[in-house]
Amino acid sequence: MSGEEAVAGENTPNTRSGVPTSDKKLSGCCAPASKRTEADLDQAGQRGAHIAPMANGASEVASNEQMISLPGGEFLMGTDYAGGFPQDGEGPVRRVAVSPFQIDAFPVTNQDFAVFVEATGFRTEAEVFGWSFVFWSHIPEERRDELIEDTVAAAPWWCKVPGAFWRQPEGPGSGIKDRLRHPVVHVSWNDAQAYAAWASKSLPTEAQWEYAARGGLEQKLYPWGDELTPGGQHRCNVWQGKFPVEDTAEDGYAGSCPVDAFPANDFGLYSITGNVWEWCADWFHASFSSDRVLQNPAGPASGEGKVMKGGSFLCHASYCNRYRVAARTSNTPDSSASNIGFRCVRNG
Ligand SMILES: [Ca+2]
Ligand SMILES: [Ca+2]
Repeated sequence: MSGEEAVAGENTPNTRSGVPTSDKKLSGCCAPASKRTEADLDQAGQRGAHIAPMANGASEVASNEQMISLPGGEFLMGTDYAGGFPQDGEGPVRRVAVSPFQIDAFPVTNQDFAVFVEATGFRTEAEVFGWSFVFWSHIPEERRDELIEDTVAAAPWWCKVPGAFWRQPEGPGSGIKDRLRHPVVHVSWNDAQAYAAWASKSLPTEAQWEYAARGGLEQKLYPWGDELTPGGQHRCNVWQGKFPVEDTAEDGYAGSCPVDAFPANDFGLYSITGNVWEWCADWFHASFSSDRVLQNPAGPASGEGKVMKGGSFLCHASYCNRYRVAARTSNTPDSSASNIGFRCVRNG
């Protein structure tokens, strides 16, 4: 698989059953879709049904209580950047208005998620289904035969690992003790939704996410400007080296990093681009009109995949530069992988 193919958007990862994903534009490094069975889904539908919102709102949510109040208003959403992925629906640039809202300064961390699980007994879909996708190089070489059940045909760096879930990110034998301030991963959109409801919050719409990510700057590629490494300084956790074989980790991290490892944007949001993808509330679609101001757009009424924003530690300039604020991809709501997390908002 050459990087050129992926940039052209022709790299379609397949699910473990060989069925193409619903989103043919999804680049193989973004995150593969999990093919869950109907029996799995029935079971998953019942899980967590008893969970009520916290009695005291979100005031007890450990470190994730740090929210930023944003005034809202109009901004230019999307991009017509020539180096982007038009087939993802990054453009056209359109004028969008969002109402005032609050957003988490950080993605939900392992520590935050542990508080939720402790309080509710919630089981994630990766636990219910018994597996999740892990990026190959994060699995110890001597244990690959033992841990990897399958790989994604068109994106063989994605490994199906039984027993991988948020507290065991690389499967049995791994842990999060030294990653409590890293974003929680292996959480599906459905899991993220359950956490948000418990915390009396919501998942952000894509418009809220992008408005917040831009930090008041207009039409810049990144949350801090147009240069990926201004003054030679890394500002986010992405991939350096040759994808997918060698991550030189010049930015300090191969894999996820603490949510506050890099500076915040001008609104005070951390870990926006790079690190892990973040689920949004919207169903994904790829066509927008730009002929009027869109008020609080929330995506189509239905769809097959949910929007993800921000890119991850696997994004690389030569392969999948989706660590830009306007970049977007999607995945099915029950999919989970080692590079997908989320943050929440509060409306009104
Ligand atoms: Ca990195
Ligand atoms: Ca991110």
